[in-house]
Amino acid sequence: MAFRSGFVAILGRPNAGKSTLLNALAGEKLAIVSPKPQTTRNRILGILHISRNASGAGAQAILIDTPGIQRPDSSLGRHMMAEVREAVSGCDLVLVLVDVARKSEPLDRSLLNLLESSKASAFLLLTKIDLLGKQRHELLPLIEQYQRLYDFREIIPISARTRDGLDLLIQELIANLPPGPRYFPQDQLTDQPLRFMAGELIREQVLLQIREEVPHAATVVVEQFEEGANLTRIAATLYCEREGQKRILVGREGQMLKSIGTSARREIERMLGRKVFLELFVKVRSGWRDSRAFIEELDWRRQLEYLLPYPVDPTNVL
Ligand SMILES: Nc1nc2c(ncn2[C@@H]2O[C@H](COP(=O)(O)OP(=O)(O)OP(=O)(O)O)[C@@H](O)[C@H]2O)c(=O)[nH]1
Ligand SMILES: [Mg+2]
Repeated sequence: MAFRSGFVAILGRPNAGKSTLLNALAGEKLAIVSPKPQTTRNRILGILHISRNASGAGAQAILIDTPGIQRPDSSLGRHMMAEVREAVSGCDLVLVLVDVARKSEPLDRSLLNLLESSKASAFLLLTKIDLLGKQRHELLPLIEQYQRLYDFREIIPISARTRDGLDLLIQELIANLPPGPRYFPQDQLTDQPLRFMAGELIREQVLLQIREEVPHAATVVVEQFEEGANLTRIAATLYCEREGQKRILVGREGQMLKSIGTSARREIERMLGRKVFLELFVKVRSGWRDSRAFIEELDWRRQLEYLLPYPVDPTNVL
C-alpha cells in the first residue's frame, strides 16, 4: 500500500479543546492550553507520524490547530479568523470539534459556511466525553442532531484528556488521507521556531495566573533568545493595553511577574531540556489589538517572510 499524507485542519469554537487534541495526537505539547476562550491566536502545525504497520504503509498527517471561530471585533480577531481560513484552504480533511458539555449550542453559521466552501471532507468530533460520566447515552441524540446539519464523513466521540476514541480517530483519519509524500522528516513535530514557542509558554502562564480580561489584552514578544554553553538566555516583553493592566501583570512588589516568570521558565526548560535564564518586562502599548502593523509583527510566519536578516534559525524547531 502507498504512503498516505495530507493536511488536516482542526476547527471549532473557542475553548472546544482543539489545542489539547493537537497535543494529544502529536504526542508533545506544541500548543498552549488554558480554560480561557481565545487562547490560540495563530495556526499551529503538529505532525502525526504513523509508522508502517501490519495493515499497510506508513502515513503522515499534518495537523493544523486554529484559533476558535468567533465574530472578530478587532484587528487581532480578524487575524485569527484569517488564520482559520488559511488552515482550511487546501487542506485534505477538516476535524470539527464540539464540546459535549456545551451541546445546546448549534454549529456556528460561519463554520458551516467554511465547510461548505471547502472541498475537503469533514469529521465531527464530540469531545470532552469524559465529562459526561454515566450520561453517555446523551451522545446518540446529539449525533443525530449534528447529522442533520451537515454531511459529516464520520462522527466520533472522543476525549483528548483521557485519549478515549483517539485510536479510532487516527485510524479513520489515515484511511481518509490521499496517497502522498512524506512532507516532513520523521523526527520533526512542528514548524514553529523554539523562540516563538517560548513566547507562547510565557503567554500561557499569563492566561493561567491572571483572571478575566487582562490575558486577552496581553501579548509576548521575545526580544532575545541566545543559546549559551550552559543555558539559554531569553528576554521577553509582555505588552498590555493600559496602565491598570500593567499593574495587575506586575502585581504587588512584582510578585505576579515573578510567579509568571518562574512557571514559564520551568515550562521552557522542560521543552528545551536545558537550563534557562528568563527576564520579563512589561510595557503598555495602547490599542495594540487594533494595530494591524503590530499584529503582523507578532506573526512569526510574517517575520520569516519580511524581516531579513531573519533573527531565528528556521531549522531550530522541535
Ligand atoms: N475534561 C476535558 N477537558 C478538556 C478536554 N480537552 C480540552 N479540555 C479543557 O478545555 C479547555 C480548553 O482547551 P483548549 O485545548 O485550550 O481549547 P481550544 O479549543 O484550543 O481553545 P482556543 O484556543 O481558545 O480556541 C482547557 O481547560 C482544557 O484542559 C477533554 O477531552 N476533557
Ligand atoms: Mg487553542
